[in-house]
Amino acid sequence: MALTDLRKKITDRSARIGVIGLGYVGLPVAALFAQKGYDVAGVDIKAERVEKINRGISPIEGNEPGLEELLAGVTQSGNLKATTDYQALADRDVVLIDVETPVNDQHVPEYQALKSALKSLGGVMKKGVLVVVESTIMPGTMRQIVKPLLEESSGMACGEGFFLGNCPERVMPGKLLANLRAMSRVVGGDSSETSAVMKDLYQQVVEADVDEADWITAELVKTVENAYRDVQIAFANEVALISEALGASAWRVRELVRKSPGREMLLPGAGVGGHCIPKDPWLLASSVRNKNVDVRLIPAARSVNSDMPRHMRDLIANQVGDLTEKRILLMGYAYLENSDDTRDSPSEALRRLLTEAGAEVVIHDPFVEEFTGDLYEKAGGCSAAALVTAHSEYKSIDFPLLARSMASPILVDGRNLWDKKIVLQAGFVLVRLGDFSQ
Ligand code: SAJ
Repeated sequence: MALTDLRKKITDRSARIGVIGLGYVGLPVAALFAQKGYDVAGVDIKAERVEKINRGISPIEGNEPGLEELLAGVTQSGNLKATTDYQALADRDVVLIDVETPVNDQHVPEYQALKSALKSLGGVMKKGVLVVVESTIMPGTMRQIVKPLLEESSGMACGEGFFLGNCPERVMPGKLLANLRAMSRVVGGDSSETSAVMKDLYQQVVEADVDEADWITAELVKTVENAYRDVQIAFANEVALISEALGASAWRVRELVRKSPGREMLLPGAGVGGHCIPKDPWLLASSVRNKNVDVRLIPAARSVNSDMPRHMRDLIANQVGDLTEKRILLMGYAYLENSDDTRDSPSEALRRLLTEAGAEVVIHDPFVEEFTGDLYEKAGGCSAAALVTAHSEYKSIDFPLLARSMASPILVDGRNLWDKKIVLQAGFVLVRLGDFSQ
């Protein structure tokens, strides 16, 4: 089917859509297209996830406004059906790929999930299909890996037998649906005609700009925007370390620096976690690993940020002395406040460092099933407690009760969450990351 036919089916919403990977990205996007009236087939390798979705229940934990209701509606109407069987994609006009793209210890993506999805899709997809990779990929991946793999597995030529695009996702846990609607998207096609059809497709669900580009530009936009954020956070963290050494408060410095135009300094913190920021800078840096580009800033920023849990360990050790057999409470295990998402959690890195130093680590997190429970009970016998994730619940701690519960009243605030006066009045020694002002 030529692109013109496909364009018509997209705009009259008779196009049949497939989505591979029903996680944080794939599930909301499948539900949104289904809500617009498209027939959507979602494919995922996890049978229990498929089963839950077909019952109209979201397998995504945490608070995702509107997702449960939306999912219930589109599964009830039959517009969205989930399955583990790739055969369901055989009659699709459009297939979106939303599988994970982790990097290995050498910070290079291996693409197991992506390659498997492309092989399985190629084996069933029909002539004229538009395939769009939404997963975040290393710049160059569309040309070097996706196109040849899909041509080989389908036996068809890109641009003739099928059309191929990259439209990087821009989701954020806790705002999945809102972001899908409100954030602009870049659509990179194998040709400008394909980019134009992709624009028609995404304009059905995106209320913001849909900007046309080529593959390499689309791949760069996503990895650059997250590397940019990582570098900004690293800068704030380095200012925190400098401020501590000089007996100043990086938080006060930041507040005043931000008064100067164009200085939107970000926040120091106990660490940088999540599925995007720790990974995407490496996807960008590794895109030129075989070219003579001396990429120094991006890896340096990664090193500063991934060392923040070690700094938190040092702040704790400076107060409690030898960590051997000391009981330490970590408040917050999710990588982001008021979320249950624990991927690449700085708390896990800190737990490991404290355990290696001989400490007994107790973890509390109101959002993470494994670590819920009574905070004050968990604080029992602890020589110190460290705030790693700024969950709102931790703003209203009963500090006198917490002090009475602990073996020694030492608090390390890794997110500048607590009011110094209130904490000191409760008899605590308070160490605030980035703030050694008197
Ligand atoms: N963090 C800091 N200091 C800051 C900001 C964040 O230490 O000033 C830490 C957070 O505690 C967390 C990590 O960095 O551990 C990542 O936080 P994030 O706010 O960047 O949240 P993410 O990981 O959900 O990032 C997503 C990204 N969105 C996409 O990839 C589509 C990112 O591009 C967005 O900028 C970010 O959400 C956002 O703005 O909320």
